[in-house]
Amino acid sequence: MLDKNSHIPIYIQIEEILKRKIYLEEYKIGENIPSERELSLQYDVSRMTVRQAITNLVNSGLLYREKGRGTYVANPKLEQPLMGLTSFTEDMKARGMEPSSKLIRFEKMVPPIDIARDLFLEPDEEVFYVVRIRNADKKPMAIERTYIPVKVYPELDEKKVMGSLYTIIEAKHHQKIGNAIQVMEAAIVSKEESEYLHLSSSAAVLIIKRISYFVDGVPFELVRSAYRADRYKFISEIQR
Ligand code: 16G
Repeated sequence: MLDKNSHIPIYIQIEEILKRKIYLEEYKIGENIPSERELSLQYDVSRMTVRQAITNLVNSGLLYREKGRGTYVANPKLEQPLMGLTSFTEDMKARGMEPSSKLIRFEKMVPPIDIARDLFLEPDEEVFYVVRIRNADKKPMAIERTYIPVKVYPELDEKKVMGSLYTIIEAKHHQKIGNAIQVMEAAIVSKEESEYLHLSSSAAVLIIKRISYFVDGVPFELVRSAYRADRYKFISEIQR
């Protein structure tokens, strides 16, 4: 119930009321919630106040707006553990979702010097540069820009990268993937990313750089991924 005498701002109270309805599934995932006009009449508050409450819920990923159509209840964000060294394919299958990829680029090239260094390559050694949109149940989740030393997998081609890279690399090398170092940071989408990920030009993404190594310490990939911040949250368990 709204309490207009409370010290809690009205838009926060409306936000809380809407949030409860989402958690109690009165408003269901994928369904649209009442319009700003309806809510402002229902709670006898201004449309500005309702809009502020809805914007907060959009920003926290519980709702999303569709231009000209209204506001909908979003799917809960995918919770990605930051512990095991897993592949996108494994992560999606573990959630009962169907992974797929859209190939944007596949080329052989001499990588930028910083990437060559991270992959322990000589300055003129070549890599495959692969850009893939990774989908879960056909919806874009992330864009991955992957550098793989040609010597790691000389027969790599456009067909092979449509499936799981980790599966084919491990099968070829009879050598296990060992560990990886990851660095995460926040960013606003680039124009290209916003188009591929179906995001607005001001949306946030989580950038992860991963360098992965075989058990013998040889690096086999450097990946820069941009994950949709509205669809992902990353979780780690820490111990004292
Ligand atoms: C994950 C990895 C990526 C790896 C890919 C392999 C992160 C940040 N990235 O998306 O480094 O190349 O899995 O997936 O987790 P695949 O075996 O399905 O091709």
